[in-house]
Amino acid sequence: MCSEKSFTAVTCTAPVNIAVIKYWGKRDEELILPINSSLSVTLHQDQLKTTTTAALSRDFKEDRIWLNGTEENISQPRLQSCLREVRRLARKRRGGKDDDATPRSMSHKVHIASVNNFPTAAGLASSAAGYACLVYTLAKLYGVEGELSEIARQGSGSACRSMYGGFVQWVMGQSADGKDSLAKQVESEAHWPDLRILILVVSAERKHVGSTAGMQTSVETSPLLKHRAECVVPMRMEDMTEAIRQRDFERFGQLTMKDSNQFHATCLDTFPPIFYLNNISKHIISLVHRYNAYYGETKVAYTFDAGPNAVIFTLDTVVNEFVEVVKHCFPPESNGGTFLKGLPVSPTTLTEELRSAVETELTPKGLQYVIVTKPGPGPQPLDDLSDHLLGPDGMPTQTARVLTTEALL
Ligand code: 2P0
Repeated sequence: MCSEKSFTAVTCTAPVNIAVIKYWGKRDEELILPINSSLSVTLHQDQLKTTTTAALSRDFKEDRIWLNGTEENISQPRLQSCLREVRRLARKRRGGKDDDATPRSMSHKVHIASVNNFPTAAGLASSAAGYACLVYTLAKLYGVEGELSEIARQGSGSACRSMYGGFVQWVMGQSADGKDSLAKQVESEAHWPDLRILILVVSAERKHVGSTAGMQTSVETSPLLKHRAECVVPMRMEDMTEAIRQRDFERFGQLTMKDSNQFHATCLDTFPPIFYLNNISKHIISLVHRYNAYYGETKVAYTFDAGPNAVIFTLDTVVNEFVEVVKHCFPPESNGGTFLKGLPVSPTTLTEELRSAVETELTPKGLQYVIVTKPGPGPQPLDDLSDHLLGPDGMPTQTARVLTTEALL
């Protein structure tokens, strides 16, 4: 924490998460209460993260926020919900006592700056990392502890799962006020050390139908979504939790693929239908099935969110070969910069037999790049003052102004 005269700043980071049992549909739009529970894997922040600085000063005239260097409207209801709820907890903690002269006075306005080290619109769940980081950082700034996933949820549903590392459930809860709709860690990031995650970035374009609007139409029109929420997900949550606890990749991978497919089936069952997968996504799906069929077991598993990018789960012993298979089927641009980002991958030679087993058609430049990562920890404070994204004048620093896509490596 930096405390200089009346200026107090805190900087924290938070991770992206990828759901293996998908959240799709709300029963309460304002409180963001889901129609089913969901389960995700938190990705390592060495590859993907949001960094947020929040600062208080007697000199600030109003609450302000900058995302990737651009000032945004802080009166958006979801931002306001998070700010209001953290401040409410802070007031409760202080028992109504507040001194205008203290650096962390409730009467001071807040400035917030947040950056992602990955393209915001690439469909990589930036809202989850973003709101998790906002809530965690504000809580640290105001000295609030305890259950924060309930507040992050009110920023973006999936954000509540980014409040923990490893494997995380968002328990849907029953109550109308959302007090029991919380994230809970199933296992920590250390639980399954050889699990690996590959993000196959198909398109960095903005998605056509946003999740919030898409799931609202699905709730209104899809009978399949209702069936899924009531009859399929409850059993799958138990099954998936057990597969993770036992580190059973066969079961984990099968369930992950089936749940992704059912989520996209509910999108097709929505009227008018929503298409998130494109031809490259479908090519990846068939490649995964051909690869698994070649070995007669589930070696890799795909999942897709509200966009065409694939997220592949596998084990570290498989990564080198599967990446080679991906490079073979989607030959990268020869001069297109780094195709592989993140954890190291060693080149291998594919056998002729495997090549012909997985190959249907080759799609040059079908993928932009691949990020190799693994499960990682939850939000963390940064102690180094040089990490602050706001200067002592309360304005974004150079780091906060530069969109740090290049920092991905
Ligand atoms: C998930 N997705 O479980 C699912 C799978 C996309 C597909 O959570 O309206 O951005 O902010 O609660 O969290 C994306 O939805 O939607 C999402 P809001 P959110 O990860």
